Amino acid sequence: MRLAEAGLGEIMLCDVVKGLAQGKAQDMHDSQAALKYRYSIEGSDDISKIQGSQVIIITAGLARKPGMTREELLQKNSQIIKEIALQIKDKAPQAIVIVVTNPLDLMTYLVLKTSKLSPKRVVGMGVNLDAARFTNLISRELNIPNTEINALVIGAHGEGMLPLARLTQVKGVSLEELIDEAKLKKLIAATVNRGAEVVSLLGSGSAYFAPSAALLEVVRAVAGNQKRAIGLSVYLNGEYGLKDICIGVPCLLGKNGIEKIIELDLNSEERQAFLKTADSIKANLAHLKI
Ligand code: LAC
Repeated sequence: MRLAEAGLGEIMLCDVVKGLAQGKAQDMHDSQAALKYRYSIEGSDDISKIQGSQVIIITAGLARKPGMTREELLQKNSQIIKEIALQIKDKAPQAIVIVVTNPLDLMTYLVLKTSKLSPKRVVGMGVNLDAARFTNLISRELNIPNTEINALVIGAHGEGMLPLARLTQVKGVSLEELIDEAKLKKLIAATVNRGAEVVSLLGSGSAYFAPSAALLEVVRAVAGNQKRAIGLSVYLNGEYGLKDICIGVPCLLGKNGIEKIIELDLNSEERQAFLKTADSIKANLAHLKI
């Protein structure tokens, strides 16, 4: 709905549950007249409808239940994601694929390896959502508009997420210099826990509106060939001293996918934390059946 309202092309919703995507699409289609918008949106239970898509967004799979980590979804969602990735390989190898399903970094890796697309064309949407949440929490804590905040989050979109206070800028000043350590720790913990907090408040299902907004940001970068820095889970091949892993780092994203992976100048503490997160992703990758 966000993509359609933003005028980002023709939207096809696919879901394996009969009628679900059609029903949602019909409901969204009916919104146009009252909104005085025009957009194209259709639904189907036939995944072959992805044929010819320029951008494919994968949200399929189970969401977390209260108390669950994103990583606990690994086995349940792997099979679903693999089947979809094979369909992409077959029917839409030209697409740019944005993975949203959790555990995000692992599912991004699985889509990349199964679809055999170029690593430039498969990204995971996670740390830009975490950065949006971090921004929002900073904005509320300091009573500063979110437009004045440039928050940076890297690492896993999971328990090992790393909101980087030193490299987060508030009106051009490092966040680290603006608030005391105790408050900073709280802000970081709240950011890491934000998704779980929503899951626990809802009781069933996971966050929805902020993820869709963060996704819109990613699709806009592709559609507008923006090539501005945005945090994404991408395949590293030597960057940050890491190989054969998908993990969240800032990238320049445009119409052909990843133009550049930005290597931040991390201090030794940040680097250590980043490598620790990478280790835990690698340990989970070992459980993936590719
Ligand atoms: C979240 C899910 C989308 O962070 O991973 O809310």
